[in-house]
Parts: sequence; structure tokens; C-alpha cells
Amino acid sequence: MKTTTRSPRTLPLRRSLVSLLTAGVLGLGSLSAVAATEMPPLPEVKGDVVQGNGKDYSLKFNIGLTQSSAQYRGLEYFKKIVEKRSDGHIQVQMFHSAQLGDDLQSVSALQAGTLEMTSPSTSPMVNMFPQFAVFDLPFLFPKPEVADKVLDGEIGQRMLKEASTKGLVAIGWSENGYRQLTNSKRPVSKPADLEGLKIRTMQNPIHLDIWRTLGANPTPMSFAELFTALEQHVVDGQENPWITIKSSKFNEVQQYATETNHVYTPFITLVSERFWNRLPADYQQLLRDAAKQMGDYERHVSRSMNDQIKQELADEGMQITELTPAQVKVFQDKLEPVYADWRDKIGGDLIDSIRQAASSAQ
Ligand code: TK8
Repeated sequence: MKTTTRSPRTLPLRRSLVSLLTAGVLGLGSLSAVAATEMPPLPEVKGDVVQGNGKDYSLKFNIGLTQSSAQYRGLEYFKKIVEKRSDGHIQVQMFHSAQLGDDLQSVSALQAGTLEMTSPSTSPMVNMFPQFAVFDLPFLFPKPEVADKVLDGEIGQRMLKEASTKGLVAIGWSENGYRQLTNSKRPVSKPADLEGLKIRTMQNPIHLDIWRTLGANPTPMSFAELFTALEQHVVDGQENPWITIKSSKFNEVQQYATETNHVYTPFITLVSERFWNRLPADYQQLLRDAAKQMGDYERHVSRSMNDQIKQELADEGMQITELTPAQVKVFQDKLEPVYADWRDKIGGDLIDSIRQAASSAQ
């Protein structure tokens, strides 16, 4: 899939049109003037057709990110698996960019039975499931393999069970990824540079704490409102993974970025319990298998594109600050009190077992 990254809103489009026209005039005919992001191909569907009960089902799956996200690519794979292996008896309708609601609205819609599936970040759900807060602690997951160990291991599987309540069935993990800071005001390489910057955070108390502790002025807000808030300077900055920054075109309204990698955010795959209960057991298992395969593939897409997308953002004019290990440590040290405050609320044992997984994955 080729994904063009320009929108008619801003100057860069005019610039890229000029270079396209120039390329045309010069007979180069190449599209290379417009950055295009190649995604790894959709894998083949493996596994037999599942019998079911002869009935047909239709499920709406709504996500928060755009069609050029790894999340949407994962959703395409999920659809392919489910439709093929149910021999067309389960139809998956895909919705992106929060068309049917943002993360929290989608979760409510699942509970109400008006939407069948969604895949929110865990962070806005901590009021429902406090144990998810462990994913909001800064610098807890030093590399993706540690996240895999936790999500695919005992802790992640237990969390899926615990989150299968309140009208929800939790069936898998994919990833949003490592979060990076962007803003429209100035380069940031140390906490002092954040002084007075209005930073949008997810609706999550630890994220608020993180940015307050670093000296910024954080405001929680739904992701669906974020582009407009940045464009209209309601906030100066935000933080999300490179691929989300690019696929949401935040670089059109944010000049500066800092590679902080401060938090790793998973996406949790959720099904409406009302819908789930209407499915025969083998279709329930099919959805579980498909969610697992989507999660593995989506994580692969997200990771394989991370550096490439960072480069594309730089090529398109974003000023990216990379931090030295010593500079990262300044942020980490400053955030120690956040750990101290949250340790008991989240559960010291849980934090310790993740740190253990981290050290054994080194
Ligand atoms: C998308 C959100 C988003 C998250 C955020 O639905 O809110 O910043 O990182 O990706 O889940």
C-alpha cells in the first residue's frame, strides 16, 4: 500500500506539488518527491475454515488511528483472516480515525452492544482497569522484546482475563508503541525546556503526573480532538509514537520533536460481550486466533517502520532532537517521584515482575 502523507491544509503540500511538477517537467516521472511509506505485505491466511452454526454475523471494528497507521493495517489482516476462515459467515466492517467514536466512546459502545470491536490504548481505560496503569509508568519497558514478554506472557494473559468483564471480552494485544514528544515552540532536550509548554496528554492520571513533574503544563484530551487543538494552538505539543505522529499528520502543525521513548503503549483488542455471547464457541476461538495473529503482525509492522518513519518526518522538515543516554537519564531521574507515588497504587509486585522480565530479556 502506498500512502501519501500530504493534506491540502498546509504549505508542505504546495512544496511537494511543485517538486512533483518539476519532476514531471524534467521527465523524471517519479513520485519520490512525496514520501511514501511501504508497509510489510499482508501475510497469507493459514488454517482451515471453521464450521460455525450456519448463521451469518456482521461486526463493526472501529479504531482511533487513520488508514495509514499500522493499527489499520493490522485490522485489514484481521478482516482477511476472519472472513476467509469463517467462509464469509462473519463480515468485518472497518472504521478508522474514530469514525464511530474515540477510545472511550468505543469502549462504551461495546458495553452497550452498539459496536462489536475496538482496539484502544490501555491508558484511557485505567479508571475501569487500574492494573493497566503499569503501562503508563515511564521507561519501564526498555525495548519491544520486554513488552512482548509481558503482553504474551503470564501478566498480559492475566490482564486479558481480568479485563473480560463489565460487558467486554479482551482477546489480544497489539501496539501503539514508544511515545515521542512533539511541539510547535522549540527544541526540547532537557526538562527545563518544557517550562510553560502546554502538552496534551491522554486521559490518564500518570501521564498528567509525568508532564507536570517534568515542568510542563499538561491537559488531558481525547485523541480525536488533538489535531485541531494543535492546529489552533489550544495546546503546544503532544506525545505519540513516530508512526502515529506521521499517520495523523501532526508534523504539519508541529515543528519540533524529541525522541524520548518515555512510555510504551499497548493497544488492547476488545469485543462486545453481547456480541461474543451470540457466537458459537468455534467462532469465538476464531476471533481469538485472528486477534493474536493481528497483534503479532501489527507489532511487526509498527516496529519495522519506526525508524523509517522517523527519517521521513525529518526529511519533511521536522526538527528531531535525539537524546544521549545521559540526557535520557536526566528525564528518568526527574521522574523517580512518579514511580514512588504510584508504586503502591499499582502494586509493587506487578512493577517488580515487569522489571524482572526486563532484566531477563536484556
Ligand atoms: C488512538 C489513541 C492514540 C493514543 C492517544 O485511538 O490518545 O494519544 O496514543 O493512539 O489510542
